[in-house]
Formats: sequence, C-alpha cells, structure tokens
Amino acid sequence: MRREIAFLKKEIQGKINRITDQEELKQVRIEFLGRRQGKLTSLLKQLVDLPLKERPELGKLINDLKSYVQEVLDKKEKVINEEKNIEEVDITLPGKRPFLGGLHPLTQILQEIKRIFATLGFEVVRGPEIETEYYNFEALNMPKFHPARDEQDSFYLSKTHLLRTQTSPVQIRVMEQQTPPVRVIAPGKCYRRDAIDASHYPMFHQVEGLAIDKGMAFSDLKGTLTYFVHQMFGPNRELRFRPSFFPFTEPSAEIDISCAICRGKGCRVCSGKGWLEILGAGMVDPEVFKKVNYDPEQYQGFAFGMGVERICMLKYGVDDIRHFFQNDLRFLRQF
Ligand code: 2U9
Repeated sequence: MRREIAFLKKEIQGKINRITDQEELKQVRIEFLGRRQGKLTSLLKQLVDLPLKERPELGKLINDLKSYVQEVLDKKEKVINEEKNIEEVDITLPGKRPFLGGLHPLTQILQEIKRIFATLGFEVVRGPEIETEYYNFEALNMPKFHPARDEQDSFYLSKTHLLRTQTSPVQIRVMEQQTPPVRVIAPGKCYRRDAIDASHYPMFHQVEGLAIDKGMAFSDLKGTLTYFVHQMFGPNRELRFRPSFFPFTEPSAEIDISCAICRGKGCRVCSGKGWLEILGAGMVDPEVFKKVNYDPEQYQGFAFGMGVERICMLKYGVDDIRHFFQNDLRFLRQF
C-alpha cells in the first residue's frame, strides 16, 4: 500500500505538470479525486481489507495526498484562468503609427506673418478684446453717429464697452505710450455681428500693422506690403493697389493679388475678376495723430490690416471660413 501511494503521488505530479487547459484539469480531478472511481477514493476504500492497526497511519497518508492534490489542482486552475485573461500579442504585426498633433492652420499662418514682419523690424503687440468706444472708434476718427458704430454691426457689452471690431485700438495704446519711431503689428481676435456664411464669421483674426517715423511716405507702404505678399505667396504673384477709403487712413488703398487659379483670366474663385483682395492700407490720418498728441507735421506713418482667415483661405485654397472653427480632424490633418 505504501508503495502504491508513493507511485500515485509521482503519477499525479507528472499529470498536473502537463495540464494546459480547464478541460484537462477537470479530467485529472475526476481521475484522482472522483467520488466513485477516483484513484485516491479507491485506495481509501481498500483500507478495510488491511489489518486494523495499519489503517490509521495509511489512512492519514492517503488523506494528506488527497489534500495535496486538491491544493495543487486549485493553484493550477488559478494560473490557467489568469493566462486566459491575458490578450495574446502578435509582436510580428506592423505597429500603428500614433497621430502627432499639429498647429492649427490659422496659427501656422499667423506665425508666418509674424516671421515676415519680424525681418522688417516689426514688434508684436497685444491688447484687450473688450474695448471702450473711445479706443475702438473715436480715437480712430469714427466719432459718435459714425455708421461703423451701429449696434447692428458690433457686439456691445454695455453702453460704453464692446468687443473690439478690429485690432487698431492696440496701436492707439502703443502710440499713447511711445514716441516715434513706431513699428508694430497687432494680431488678435476681432468680433463683428455678421451673419455666418462661407466668408463671414462673428469672430475672426486680424493682423494690423503700423509704422511711424519722420518722412514716411506711401512708397514705404508699397515696398513693405509688396515684400510681405512676395514672401507669403511667392515672388511671382502680381499685386495691384486700388484707391479706397477708411476713416483712419488718408489716402487709403486696397491691395489685390493675382488669382493663382486662373492666373488673372477670371474664374469662379475670383468672381471673374482675375484679382483677389487681401489687404487694406493707407497713410495714418492726421486726425488719428492728433488724438495721441503726435504732431502730423513732424511724423507720418502707414497702417495696414488683413484678415488671417482670408490669407489662409487664399494660400491653401480653403473655400469656407467655417472649416477653421469646426475642429474636424479630416480638415485639420491636411495642414
Ligand atoms: C491705427 C491707424 C490706422 C489699419 C488698417 C485696414 C486698412 C483694413 C481690413 C482688412 C481686412 C480689416 O480684417 S479686415 O476686415 N483692414 O483694410 N486696416 S488700414 O489702420 C490703422 C490701424 C491703427 C492707429
């Protein structure tokens, strides 16, 4: 009997080591611990054939083996269950390339604008988006009852405060604090009560520039903006300066670039004109100088303004301003 017990123990250990899944484990459990025909159960039954004095010792040996088998099988079952929960990894599969975030197209264009003007010595200045009527209108030669001050066109927050409609107030503040020469660009968000369509959005970004010094002339404006356009759109782009009107500049001009789609012949993008408007500009009106106590006899200057969304649309052929604000990755990943 003793030899039989020792033999059984060896057999059990061998079988347990070879178990790989739940089904095999179940079979081994039945084979050794099964209530009717389990090998250990049968051994216990054989005890009655032995002399009475040998029974307790052998009985204990068999019961100890039984506990041992139970314990080892339980442990094995736990290991098998854990392995089942670990996902199999196929290390030979090609990896998934993680998507790297990027700068918004408007940010990229703004950086490019800042870089170009930095090469000409323009400093970046910023100011508040909530403005007083004085800085947003009056100082820019738009007195009370000027049509641009219409509540229909601006977001008024109170009787005296509104969301700025252009970044020009920033430059008024600069002039109040600084004596010429001045060379600044003011980028930032602006707000107008426009109905949303393919080219209008109630919030948009502007970059305005201001250069003031003794003896500044319209030719400085022309040279600066021609350099800017050639840097931004390539040296082969043609420009034209068209007379225009702004309350804060005199004389004023609007600047067009030749349409890249039709090369000036006229197409849907340029509404058949062959030209696309990209900038407004002019010599700072003496009335504006007077508001900040600059002597218009001593100083002259030019100013310009552009919409960042518009520059971006023309550079990349984006046909709807709303794309910039929808956060659709299918659009944004193209830049
Ligand atoms: C000061 C004096 C004058 C800024 C200027 C424009 C012409 C202009 C538009 C372009 C497209 C606005 O974004 S847009 O709709 N801007 O046409 N802006 S001159 O003139 C100034 C600025 C500051 C003190």
